[in-house]
Amino acid sequence: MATRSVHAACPHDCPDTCAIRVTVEDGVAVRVQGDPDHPPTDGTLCTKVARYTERTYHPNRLLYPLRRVGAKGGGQFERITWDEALNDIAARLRCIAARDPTAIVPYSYSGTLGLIQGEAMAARFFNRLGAARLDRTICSSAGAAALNATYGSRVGMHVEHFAGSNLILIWGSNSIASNLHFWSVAQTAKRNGAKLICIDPRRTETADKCHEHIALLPGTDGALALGLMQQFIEQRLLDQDYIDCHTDGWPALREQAGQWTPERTASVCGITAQQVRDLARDYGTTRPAAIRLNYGMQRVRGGGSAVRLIAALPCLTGAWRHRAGGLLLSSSGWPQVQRAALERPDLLGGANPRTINMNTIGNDLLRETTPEFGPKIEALIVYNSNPVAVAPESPQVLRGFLREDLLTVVMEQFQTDTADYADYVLPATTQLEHFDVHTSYGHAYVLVNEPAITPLGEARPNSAVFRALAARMSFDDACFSQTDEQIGAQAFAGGVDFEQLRRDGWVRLPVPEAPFENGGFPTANGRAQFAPAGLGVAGFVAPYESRQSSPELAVRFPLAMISPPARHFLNSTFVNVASLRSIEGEPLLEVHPQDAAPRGLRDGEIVRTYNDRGEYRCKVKISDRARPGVVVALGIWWRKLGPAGTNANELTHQRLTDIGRAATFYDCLVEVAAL
Ligand SMILES: Nc1nc2c(c(=O)[nH]1)N[C@H]1C(S)=C(S)[C@@H](COP(=O)(O)OP(=O)(O)OC[C@H]3O[C@@H](n4cnc5c(=O)[nH]c(N)nc54)[C@H](O)[C@@H]3O)O[C@H]1N2
Ligand SMILES: Nc1nc2c(c(=O)[nH]1)N[C@H]1C(S)=C(S)[C@@H](COP(=O)(O)OP(=O)(O)OC[C@H]3O[C@@H](n4cnc5c(=O)[nH]c(N)nc54)[C@H](O)[C@@H]3O)O[C@H]1N2
Ligand code: SF4
Ligand SMILES: [Mo]
Repeated sequence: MATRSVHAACPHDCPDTCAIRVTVEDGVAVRVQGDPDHPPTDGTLCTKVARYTERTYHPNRLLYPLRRVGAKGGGQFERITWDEALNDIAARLRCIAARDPTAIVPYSYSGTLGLIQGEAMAARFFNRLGAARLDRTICSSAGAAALNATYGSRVGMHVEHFAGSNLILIWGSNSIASNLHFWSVAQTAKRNGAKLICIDPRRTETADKCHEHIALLPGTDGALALGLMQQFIEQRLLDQDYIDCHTDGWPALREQAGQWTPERTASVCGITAQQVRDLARDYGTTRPAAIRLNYGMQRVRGGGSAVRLIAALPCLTGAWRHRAGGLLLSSSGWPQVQRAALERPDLLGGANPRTINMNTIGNDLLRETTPEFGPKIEALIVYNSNPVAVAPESPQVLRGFLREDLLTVVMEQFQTDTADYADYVLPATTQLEHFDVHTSYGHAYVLVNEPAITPLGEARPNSAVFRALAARMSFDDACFSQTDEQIGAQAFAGGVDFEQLRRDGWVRLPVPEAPFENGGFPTANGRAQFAPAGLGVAGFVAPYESRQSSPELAVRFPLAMISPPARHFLNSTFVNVASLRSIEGEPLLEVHPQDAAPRGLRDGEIVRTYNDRGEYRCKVKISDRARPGVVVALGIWWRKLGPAGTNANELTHQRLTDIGRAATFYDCLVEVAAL
């Protein structure tokens, strides 16, 4: 028997980006394991990806190109050859492009975070075509814009150094579910005596294991940060020397913060004034103190301002002076990714096509041609994403996908909700079947993913599909004939040796141990910016929808709904893996007993959750994991597995964050009723 061990990387949208070893026996991948040598992975994978072979060899893998035969959205397809599929699609695209190439829209996000199966050959293809651009804002762009504004880039602490912290604020993060390897490090700190405080509207499994849990109302984190600043001033907890030497804008921010007394903060956040005072004292007096901020808290109208305010905290107390102090939201700014070489924006030839925000795809698919919008969307090419399930306000999204005159191509591994609405479904390879290189947004390493097995059926990597489409469109630039390995070799500058990467599976980036102990932020002047040009000082931005900010709406829809990820799914991925779905059970809505009683809800019955946008049915779970006034719909379920063929995005809306143009999934009022 021939046995091989292959270096791989977890492709999923998870800050841990694990290094994987795949064991291959006679051409079959039999096992995936965490790389014991890669420090953040430390030899373990989460339950989901430990089952990656189950997903790869799943009996429902899409293995052949398909063409729709029945009505749109009916899920009826016939098998065709790759040649037929590519010829048809190229002909349709050529015809649309002859009128206006910006009527063609790519739609992709985080099925894989690989640089090559993500936006390399795909971006080259769409740039050369002159297609519309996609603003990839469904997840993290508010927080990213906030970090860029404050620190100059998306940079922060090394995850490994949280082990040495004495206080860790786990803020807007259910780490056990969605940042497991950070949680292991936090456990080490806890064993060494560190205090862990969780700031989350939901009592998550992570909150259960922290020393304290502050269950604030969704979308009020900016107010809490301002309240902490007010207390730093009052309790004399500021590191004035760090502020003077390494920050700009404190006088203006100080004035703003001075108005946030503990009482005012407490009433906005739905917590007690004592909690604000105590948190400020703990954070301001413990050394080293670290914040693991995560993206859950920025999926609201004021998400960007909140991240700017929280990012100021470790500068005000000088927490950055220690390598185990500071903040980590994202580390994605550390690697020097050669985007221009990968994506070739020069192929646009000076054209400046319009941009479609992926969060408003529901509305945009329904828009007619206008001078402001540009042409009506005529073709949507979906890869690495499942928008029918994950995009906000599904009723609108569905109406768009049902358009008879829309050409929809879906490159997928499985027959997802989105694939059901396709005109052409093209079978895609999984991570075990293609080459890629990866950065991480939670640690400072880059990784390689070598193919472990040959593609199943007729599945093809995304890169191969765009290469083949480029050939049919007669795009003859040499970049369209590069192999995936050749593209990978161009991906990084600055301290990454490609041969070493392929030999070892991963390379640590040359990032200082305590990156901002002496300032040196990647801003223009090296100082953290609290009132950058064009933005000014951040303030509290209330949610679009909440009892305090929209009292009239709250009369009809008094409950705030959040819909964070379930532990055993990854967004809508893995929902179809039987062993993982059986752990999650079925779609549930958690409701606090105080909210359930007046509505006469009985545990386990199917309820109706609704607002003006739509209605979602699922079982109710009466539980004090939800705080009063807040209901929780863990996701992201496939619509077709919900009792009424819908999921929680039936209720979310398409409005955007204050900065970064991001989605506001957790800024959503609803009412719940028994059937
Ligand atoms: N198991 C698993 N892991 C995942 C994912 C998954 O689906 N499943 N998804 C991946 C992806 S794409 C991402 S972006 C990350 C997401 O992971 P995180 O960045 O951690 O974000 P969320 O899971 O959206 O939310 C984290 C926590 O924030 C809480 N929260 C909601 N609203 C607020 C608020 O207004 N303020 C505060 N303080 N907290 C709030 C939620 O209750 C939740 O417990 O995880 C990745 N990892
Ligand atoms: N209500 C609500 N909605 C949310 C969120 C929430 O918390 N609440 N979270 C939001 C967030 S943070 C995110 S990041 C988005 C995520 O939304 P998406 O980026 O759409 O992520 P997934 O749902 O995992 O879907 C990815 C799809 O890509 C496919 N795929 C994987 N690898 C490949 C490949 O190599 N090639 C091709 N062609 N396909 C591949 C998978 O099979 C899967 O169906 O959802 C957002 N939607
Ligand atoms: S999903 Fe996250 S924790 Fe799980 S294997 Fe991938 S990177 Fe690691
Ligand atoms: Mo995400």
